[in-house]
Amino acid sequence: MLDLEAIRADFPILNQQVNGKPLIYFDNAATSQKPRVVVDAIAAYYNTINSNIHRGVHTLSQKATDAYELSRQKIQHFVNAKHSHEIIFTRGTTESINLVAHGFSQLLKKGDEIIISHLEHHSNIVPWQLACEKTGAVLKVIPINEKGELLMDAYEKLLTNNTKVVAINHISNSLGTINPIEEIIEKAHAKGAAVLIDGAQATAHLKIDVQKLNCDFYCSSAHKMYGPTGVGFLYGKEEWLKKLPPYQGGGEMIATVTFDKTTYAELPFKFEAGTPNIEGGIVFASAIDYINSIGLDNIAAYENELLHYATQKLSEIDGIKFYGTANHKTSVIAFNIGDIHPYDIGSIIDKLGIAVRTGHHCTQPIMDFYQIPGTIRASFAFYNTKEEIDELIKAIKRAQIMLK
Ligand code: C6P
Repeated sequence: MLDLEAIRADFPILNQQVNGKPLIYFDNAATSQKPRVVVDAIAAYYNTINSNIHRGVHTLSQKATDAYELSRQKIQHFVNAKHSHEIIFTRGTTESINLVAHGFSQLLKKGDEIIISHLEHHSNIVPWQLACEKTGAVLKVIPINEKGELLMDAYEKLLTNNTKVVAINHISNSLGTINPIEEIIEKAHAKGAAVLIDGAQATAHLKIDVQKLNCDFYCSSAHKMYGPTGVGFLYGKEEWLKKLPPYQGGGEMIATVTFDKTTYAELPFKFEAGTPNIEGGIVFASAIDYINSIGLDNIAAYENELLHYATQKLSEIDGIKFYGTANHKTSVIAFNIGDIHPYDIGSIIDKLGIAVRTGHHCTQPIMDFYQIPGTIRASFAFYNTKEEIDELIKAIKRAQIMLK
């Protein structure tokens, strides 16, 4: 059982009125809110140890470097990576995927194949299209069924000896589907392909063990995990990170530079050119500590309860159609009401203090599959309550009457 009163008190932003109504924040899949410990850690960094890292002999720089590297270790343990140098700090999931796709652009050749799925966020589509354009590799897509689940038989047929990369999200941001990544990874490995898992929607909800999963790459963004924006991580197996060429050139990622030849730094620095988001990297650790203090098992159990409650309550609304009804899903609910445009409902309920996301959620192929312009998406976090869901139902009913 979670102590919701205490948890909500940890998030000062929740205790406010928006448009004259108490804020109800159901846009957690876009970005989560930040607990006071995270907000305070940002100020503490700037008030006490702000300086550049890995460069200075002076004390502040050493303190900042230690805190940054400690945070790398926190992430390592959070996803159970074997080595801390297998964790690369990035701007977030988008940059992590671009880093890997860019690297593969220099390893792939014409006729090689990359497999993604119909459930991907644009960040796990476009970087691979760019890689295909550069190399002549072919992009293949795992289809889905009406419930928003991957067709695993079709996946097996797509895999060939030419498959070099399989890049799949752990959880769909639009539909909440939890994909069977263990099976996907095993089957890809049987063909010798590398596997990247986009974990942007997973790391705040499920316990991740990259060694058990045996994935080659796994990535996520701190801002989806109650941490700051502009920072995230890429986990890569040591052997793959050694094989991939650098993503960007600049300071910090080199061993030696002459005009004739540059040699690169050891992992993880080979992939970390330039001054990073130091504050973000350091504060990421506070977000992880916060998640650990609540416990991912407790979070998952409570969010599941919210998902079932909301699904049941929303089902009672006339004309509701759900998108994404997979057997195995997280606390994301996507729906439309009759033929009302999702934007109209979103705008009206915003006036009632309720934040949801409307539109294609950076997954246009999913909207094309259902032949809709977009959905209303309510995504829950462990600070949400059943009472807030009751308010959502009332607000939607009110919007429905206004738009009749
Ligand atoms: N999805 C959403 O509202 P960045 O922007 O780099 O932190 O994460 C990109 C990304 C990649 N993959 C998945 C599965 C995602 O959900 C996201 C971000 C947000 O659904 C913002 S578009």
